[in-house]
Amino acid sequence: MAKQQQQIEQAYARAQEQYGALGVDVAQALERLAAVSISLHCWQGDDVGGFERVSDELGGGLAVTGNYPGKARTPDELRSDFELATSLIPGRHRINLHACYAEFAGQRVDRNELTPAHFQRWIDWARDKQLGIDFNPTYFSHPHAADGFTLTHQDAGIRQFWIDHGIACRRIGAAMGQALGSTCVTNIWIPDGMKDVTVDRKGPRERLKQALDEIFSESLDPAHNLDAVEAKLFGIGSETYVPGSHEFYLGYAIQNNKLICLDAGHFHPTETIADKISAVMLYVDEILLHVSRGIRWDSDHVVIWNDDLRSIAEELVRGGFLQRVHIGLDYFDASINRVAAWVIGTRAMIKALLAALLEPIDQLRQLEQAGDYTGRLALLEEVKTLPLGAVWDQYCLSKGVPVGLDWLDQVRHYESTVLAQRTGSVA
Ligand code: RNT
Ligand code: ZN
Repeated sequence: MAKQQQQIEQAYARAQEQYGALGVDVAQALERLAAVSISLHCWQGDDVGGFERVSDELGGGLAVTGNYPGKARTPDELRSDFELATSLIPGRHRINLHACYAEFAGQRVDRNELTPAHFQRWIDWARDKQLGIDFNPTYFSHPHAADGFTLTHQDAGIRQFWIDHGIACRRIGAAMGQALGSTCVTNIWIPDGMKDVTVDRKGPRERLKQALDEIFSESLDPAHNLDAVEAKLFGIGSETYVPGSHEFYLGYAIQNNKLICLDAGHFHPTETIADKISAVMLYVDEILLHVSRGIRWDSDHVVIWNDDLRSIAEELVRGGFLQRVHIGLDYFDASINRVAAWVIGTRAMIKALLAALLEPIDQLRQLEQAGDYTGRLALLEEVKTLPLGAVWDQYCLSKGVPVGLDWLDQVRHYESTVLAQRTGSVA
């Protein structure tokens, strides 16, 4: 251990020199990195199941594939898994909950009647673990969403049910934010849309606008709750038309001072969100990201350190946006160990931010401003092979989390001792 530590520190010192030669202050980059919290989505832990069990179908066009054993079956199991994941990730982060993760203690209510009390155990746990919470109303996996429409439903009664759910969830978000002294971002995504040729594209959008206006009519302290709206291009079963499109929500967010949520999987397959950031940031105060990885479609694969992720992180850092951006993860893979999926994706996100913070940005800017695009490209290529890994190892060491692949041993141990016991269902 002492030997390993010494080696890491030596490699780090050498890395500092190399980055320093390009004018990069590595220690300062690590300080800035430590200030960034990632919102880890609870739903990776149980395949977007939740604990209500009011619907056998996930619905909403969402699909989780794989049947890796050991999925969390109860809130306590999910919390336990989440605790292990966060103990293997450097820095202080947040948990992103969905309304369907409510706990009823025997007194079940429907989604339009949820209150902060149904999340008290989550709040107490989060306080104990020093985690902030973010929140989402759940507009899927429910009989009233079974036909694929919620806030745009033609039936006024069903629409009202979902409006009331939105109102309830904002209050819950505010209660979470207040209780934890950490602003909760409550994000609205609805699955509504049409499979095939759609005649009336206007009506559902008018209804959605009206429904959102009602949901947001109560003013809440922005220190406790911030509202975000998440667009989508298409879903399974809503291939042709989605009323909550990017244009729809961007307009809504700008006009109503809401956060726009950019999900990396919600655009055309070759369209990335990195370039959107500096554009939308001119018009909205803050944004929410759902960092995800689509493969051929919005498949929500585990986030990895690829070019798309790097570009997102670079844009956040280069634009000076870190204070105005809430970084959330959104993927669900049931084909690998679910705790590992959290760890891999979150560590990748943090690593991408680190790489971005270590860019010799002053030099790059100078080259660009001078029109020296040859030098810009050459330096960008050079930077790619600088010893990022040595800085990353040092960061993990300094935050008291496993270095390198050591975290995997802990996940494997947990798998054989805890996850392997999870057979069958629990009452
Ligand atoms: C669906 C959206 C949404 C969900 C979560 C579970 O396409 O990305 O954010 O993934 O709310
Ligand atoms: Zn999303």
